[in-house]
Amino acid sequence: MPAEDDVVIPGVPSSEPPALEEPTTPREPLPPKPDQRSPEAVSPTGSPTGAPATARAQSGQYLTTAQGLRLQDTDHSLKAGPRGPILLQDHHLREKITHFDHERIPERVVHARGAGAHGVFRSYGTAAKVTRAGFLAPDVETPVFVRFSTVLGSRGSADAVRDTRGFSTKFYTDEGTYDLVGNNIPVFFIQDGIKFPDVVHAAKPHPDREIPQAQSAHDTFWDFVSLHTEAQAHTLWNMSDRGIPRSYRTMEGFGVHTFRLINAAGDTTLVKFHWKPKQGVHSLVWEEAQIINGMDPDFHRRDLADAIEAGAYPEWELGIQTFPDTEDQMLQGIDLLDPTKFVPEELAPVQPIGLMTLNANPTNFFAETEQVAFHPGHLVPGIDVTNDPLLQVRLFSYLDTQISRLGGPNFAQIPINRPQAPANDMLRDGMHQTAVHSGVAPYRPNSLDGGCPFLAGQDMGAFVDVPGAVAESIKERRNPASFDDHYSQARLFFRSLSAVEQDHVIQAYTFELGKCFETAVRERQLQALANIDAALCAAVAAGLGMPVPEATEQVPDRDPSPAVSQVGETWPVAGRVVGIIVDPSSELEQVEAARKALDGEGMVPLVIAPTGGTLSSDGLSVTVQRTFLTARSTEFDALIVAGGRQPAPDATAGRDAKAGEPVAAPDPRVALMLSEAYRHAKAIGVWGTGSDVLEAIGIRQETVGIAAGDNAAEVISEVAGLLAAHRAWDRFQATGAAGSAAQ
Ligand code: HDE
Repeated sequence: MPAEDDVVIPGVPSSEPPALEEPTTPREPLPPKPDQRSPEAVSPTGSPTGAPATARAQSGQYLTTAQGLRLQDTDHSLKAGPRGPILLQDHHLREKITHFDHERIPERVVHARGAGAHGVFRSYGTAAKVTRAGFLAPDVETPVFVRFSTVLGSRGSADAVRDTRGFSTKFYTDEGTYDLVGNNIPVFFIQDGIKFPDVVHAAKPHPDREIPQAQSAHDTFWDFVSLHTEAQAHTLWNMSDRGIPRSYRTMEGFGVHTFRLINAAGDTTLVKFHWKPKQGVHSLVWEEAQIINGMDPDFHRRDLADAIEAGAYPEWELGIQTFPDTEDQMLQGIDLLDPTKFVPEELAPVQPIGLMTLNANPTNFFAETEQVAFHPGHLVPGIDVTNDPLLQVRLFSYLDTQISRLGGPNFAQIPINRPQAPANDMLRDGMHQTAVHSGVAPYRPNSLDGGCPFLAGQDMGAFVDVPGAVAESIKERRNPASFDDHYSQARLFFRSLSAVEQDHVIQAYTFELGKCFETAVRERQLQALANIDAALCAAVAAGLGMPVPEATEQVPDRDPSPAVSQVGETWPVAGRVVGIIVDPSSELEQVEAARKALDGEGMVPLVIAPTGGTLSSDGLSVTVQRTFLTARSTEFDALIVAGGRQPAPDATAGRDAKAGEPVAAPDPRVALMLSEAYRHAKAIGVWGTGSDVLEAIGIRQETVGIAAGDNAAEVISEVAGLLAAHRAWDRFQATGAAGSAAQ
């Protein structure tokens, strides 16, 4: 047996290897793959059915109609003779085509593109003193379904675009479903939900030509955020590395709004929710993101599914920042009801309250990831909302949008949305009703159904709205004065970044504004930057070739928050993808040792060779996963050079344009891969003749982030150490915005 069989390479399409010939012996449908799970098989009203979760999938050995009628032919329409017209009578044809015609449903207005996973949340119990939510009691385990998303793009858009990411979690608790519908950025563009259509219309493609897709680098976006300056703080986070995450697994999540927790005694605490990834918070660099969007638009969803399939289960700790529930709802000058503000961790530490592990992929994308319906109003006893005017509008919107997206009011009965707690509502009928309600009296009070259902008191687990005083006021359309500060937190965030991260912000603004057609829009945004940070503004203006404006506002300086920087710590390396470049002259023993060592650390080794197939020598054989034609540096977190000197047979521009002009050595695709990895500050490992390849393309072995050694074991251990810091950050001189970088 080839040694590499022990190493899991994710991406297998089916639970069984296919036969070469078309199978003809009838059999039951194949089971799902081991990494997949389906929604729990509860009834439409939340009762356990005892059926396996796969009970909802197709069954039986033979092709049938939707009514279960077995079919003999699905390749030919029923015609009046072989050359005649098709008959209206063909019920199978009509059913098949009618269903196909209606396969698509409206995509989400925002967050249309996403990826989901099943998992479990285990509560530490540390929140029990501030909330009576049952799922936050000690050691309670709750099934979850999570959906990550981009905001702007259509369902078929690319993953690695510059954008905010959604991070929605559905907790199937015993007290009803709780949804935490957050983002990977702790602040939002607008303070009042009535502005949501405006910001989304501005950020979506221009309505006349429907371009550009899935990005903010265009006039309407910058027109809006430069006029509606409360959007500046969120925009700055988007221009930072947070706007291009390396992976869904390496994103923080934030509930954004302030929520209210209620404990058993009825005491209330204000909180902000945080998801902290155990894998660390990591991002792409811009050039990498751009290449990925062409090479692999599914980069993030593939990464999530592959990691779960390979057993590198992503984990996040849920944490809360707690604030006293005072009348003014302020914390050290920060208005807790203003969703354009975050509370630096240095002012209120994030206290861990539980661990979420994503351990199974969905069985069917449409049924689960597409049809899942989140709603910030899906609450449980012990968790309530606040008067944040953004959150208040969301409480209306999420329910409303499902009516058109999921075709009616019964979307809670779709398997992925079913509660895993008994549901006994008095909602009846409607499109796609799948419950078979009994009784005659869906109203209260009644005597004909024995008075059912009954109201529960708080002692029986009812949700009780927190009684709260509403200050005497007049009815008006106006914000509190504390909402007027639009710049101090943008400045705080920028000045908390390291020099290299500030460079990325400068580059992002210069790129995005450089893509705007109108000078007035660029000029107006530079004006906003002048109020945020003079050096940032000057650097962007220099890139745009425009004059540097003076600040127009006195903006208070706040203490920086080093916690927002992504640079300077080390993290686990499990789930990282490492490419091993080989050719027929490579020492397979060392290649095999490298694969084992990487696999042992939970990383995914992919062998990249001149052609596909298998490399063999001395009784060892190694399967090739990528060729010089199919591989690109962006797929890998690090590269190992164990060959590649010999150009592959297709190393000519005619076969692969990126091969460029024919060269003697090394293969030009290998040179391209290494030079990209080098300028993206990725770790590169070499041994043996690999060093000649590096030398041939002018990369010195002494450079930061190059692990050169005598054998695979030595090199892999050094590469793992480098990967723990995500990138070799010191490879390049970081400039930052003169004097304002945190490190
Ligand atoms: Fe959303 N948002 N949103 N949003 N949002 C939706 O609901 C909306 C906001 C967020 O994976 C929609 O079911 C309004 C903040 C995520 O299925 C829609 C306002 C935050 C997702 C909607 C906001 C979010 C959505 C579209 C301003 C971070 C994806 C489809 C008042 C805390 C959920 C849907 C998923 C989805 C409306 C603001 C996060 C139209 C009106 C702030 C992660 O209802």
